[in-house]
Amino acid sequence: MPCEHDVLEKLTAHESIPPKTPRLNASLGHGPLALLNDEPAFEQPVYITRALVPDERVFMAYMRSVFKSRQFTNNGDFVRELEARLRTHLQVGFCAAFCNGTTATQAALRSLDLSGEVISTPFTFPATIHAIHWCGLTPVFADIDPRSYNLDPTATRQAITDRTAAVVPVHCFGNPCDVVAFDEIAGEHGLKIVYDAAHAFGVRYRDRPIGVWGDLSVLSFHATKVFHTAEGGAVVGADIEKYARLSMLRNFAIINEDEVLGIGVNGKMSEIHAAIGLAIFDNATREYRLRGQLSAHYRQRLREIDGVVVQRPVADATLNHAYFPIEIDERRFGLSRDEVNQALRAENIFARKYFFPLCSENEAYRRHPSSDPARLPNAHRLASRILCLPIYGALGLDGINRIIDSLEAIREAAPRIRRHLRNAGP
Ligand code: T4K
Repeated sequence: MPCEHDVLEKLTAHESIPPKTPRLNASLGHGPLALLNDEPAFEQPVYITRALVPDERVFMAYMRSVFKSRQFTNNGDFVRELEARLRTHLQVGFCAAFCNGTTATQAALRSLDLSGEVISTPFTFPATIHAIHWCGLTPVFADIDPRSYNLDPTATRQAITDRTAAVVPVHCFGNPCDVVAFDEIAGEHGLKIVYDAAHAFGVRYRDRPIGVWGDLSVLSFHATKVFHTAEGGAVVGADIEKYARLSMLRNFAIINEDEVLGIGVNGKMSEIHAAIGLAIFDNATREYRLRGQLSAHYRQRLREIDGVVVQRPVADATLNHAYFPIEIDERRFGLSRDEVNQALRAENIFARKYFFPLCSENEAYRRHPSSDPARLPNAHRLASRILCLPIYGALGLDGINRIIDSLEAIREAAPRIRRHLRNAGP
């Protein structure tokens, strides 16, 4: 069995990109910069992630079986097999597969028969807040903890009213929330806790799987996730009793040929999507180990770049390294986050401003009193500084080094870049 390091080395060699062209700017005291007329660091665009692809033969074997049985959807064998494998892998009491994470969140909230207000974070993908709203609930924003980037339990307590029904914290970038504090809040105020665990596949906290905390947790299996089914998601939890209701809700609330119990949705995962998940299942575990090594390398080298702030991982957690967020401290770096992003793009490095703009700034929610920026200072500060750098196994150490070299060169040439961008105009 090759160790992960060997695999990483192989990937690095396999994916290696030709050496860079002349360093025109070297004599000016900084590395080559595409924005200042050097060749870009990468010939081809490097995106924040690159979806895992299943082995074609393995996937086609699944497809042949689907074609033979003609069972394409409606709780077929592969969906059930995937649910069983996920239940074991994630060490949860149950796993209900869905067509995507957003519909899964809606079904999770619906299954708890809630009404009134739901406290959540403004620093998340719009899906989290939209799902709350689509369930006829009122999203209420509370500020984040500036270290974990997750919903702050103290701010959550302050946002509780007699209309509060639930809290939806997000394990942002796979970093576990303060689940113990949220357990206490739920107990003290009789609230439900539904975790948005879209980024937290395989994460563990305090030696327990992330999916057993709270009432329910929702995963996303979108193609951009470490484990994916192209489009897909799941509701997981410790209590197997909850599976039947979720399973009914995702199938129009049909119980049998004669009964429909309540208002359901079409949230089913198809056999084709389940087959993608089954075919890449083992690659996913390897992928987050590889990312762990790349993440450690990023962390070690980025420490040396003044003005780049690397998030400290939550203690006592096993992470999946789904994202690699950094903060740009404009005063120390000499450039704003947006200027750094622009300079990286010139190098063909497509970092992402997840999550800018904040959900509380969305036209649909900005007039709510809880969206007042004065109440969300940590979220606003982070949204103006955040940049998620590319991370995926196939980038290899060479790819990561090139990204860091580019950031270093950008930092060294900050005044020139700023002048260049300002002269170029909007
Ligand atoms: N809660 C949270 C906290 C979430 O982050 C999300 C989704 C959800 C809930 C909802 O889960 P789902 O309903 O989506 O299951 C992407 C994803 O569409 C979205 O799922 C994800 N979060 C969000 C953070 O990222 P975009 O619009 O930023 O992705 P896009 O298309 O720009 O892709 C990013 C990069 O990924 C591409 O540049 C290349 C690579 N990629 C992308 C796709 C679509 C691939 O390699 N293959 C692909 O098929 O939203």
